[in-house]
Amino acid sequence: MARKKIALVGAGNIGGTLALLAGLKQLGDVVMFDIVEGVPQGKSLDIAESAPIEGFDATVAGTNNYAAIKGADVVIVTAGIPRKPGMSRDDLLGINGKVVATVGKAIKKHCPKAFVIVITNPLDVMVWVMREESGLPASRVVGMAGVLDSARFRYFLAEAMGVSVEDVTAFVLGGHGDTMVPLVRYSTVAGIPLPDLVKKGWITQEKLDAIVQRTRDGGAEIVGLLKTGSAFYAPAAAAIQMAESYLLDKKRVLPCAAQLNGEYGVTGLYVGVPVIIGAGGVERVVEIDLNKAEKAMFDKSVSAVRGLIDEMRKIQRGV
Ligand code: TXD
Repeated sequence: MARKKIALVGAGNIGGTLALLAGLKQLGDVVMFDIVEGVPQGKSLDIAESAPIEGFDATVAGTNNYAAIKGADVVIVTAGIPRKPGMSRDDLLGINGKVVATVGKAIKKHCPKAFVIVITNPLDVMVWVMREESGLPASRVVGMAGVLDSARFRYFLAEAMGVSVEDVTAFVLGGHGDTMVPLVRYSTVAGIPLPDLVKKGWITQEKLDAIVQRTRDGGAEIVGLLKTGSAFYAPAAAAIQMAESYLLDKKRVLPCAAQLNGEYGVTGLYVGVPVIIGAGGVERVVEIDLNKAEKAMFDKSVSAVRGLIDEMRKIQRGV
């Protein structure tokens, strides 16, 4: 069986980490595209030179030519500019909207059968732009945010309770922004819901509330520390988990930005919800029951996404 082909559009911090992880996990041959000359070539050569040490045979190549993504099975898009300190994800709308539109057209031309994972911010809008411009079915265009946001939540919870990160499951819904919805009720340690753990004294309500807020601010916390860019190791790991679920038909249940068609009472927007990812792409949107307070937070998040899409449409029409 021929190796799968993974195209990475954007060879910056996340792109480089994606290439290394794809190599280490032997997901397939990797091609990295960027508009900057030399960077994708240099990073891919560096990673290829780690292959004899790490023991993988996949090819890793860099390019400035879109033709090289031809026939890719998976495309992961990080192209654009990242957030600088003090800048909101929404400030990125205009610049990254144009970039993602160009990438969408290239995918339509060179690899229209690919499964496309968008990472570029503002995520919920960029993944929508990608779907529109690529013309791919919504089941094959998905956004990465929830896996990362949930991983942050899981890490903070594991640290606070002194348990393995592996035994903490957590749900984060909604848009990837300040209105994201960490769902305490559906988050557990080895199946025990967090509210029960508060009753048992494993964690105080105050500490839990602080962790929920830290999760919401997780991206900004890293931007504040790095000062010259945003998080990249965990975002890359999250997107690779989604790609792996598609390539190996694992059917993982992962929180992703998926296009809703009536689920959760929303139509036509990309919002963070649990989905099943398998060989068919987004095979199913998982609907969970939300209580009144959760529904209110979710709706607020959805209207924030809707507001950004309206702005994006205005920018596209040039008004
Ligand atoms: O949860 C999430 N979705 C995110 C999103 C978590 C963290 C970071 N998130 C966003 O990912 C971030 O706000 C950025 O929009 C993207 C990529 O982040 P990264 O840290 O990798 O940014 P870099 O290092 O600046 O890399 C971006 C690359 C860089 O090499 C540019 O030269 C390239 O994108 N670039 C382009 N490539 C192709 N085509 C065009 N037009 C282009 N413009 C810039």
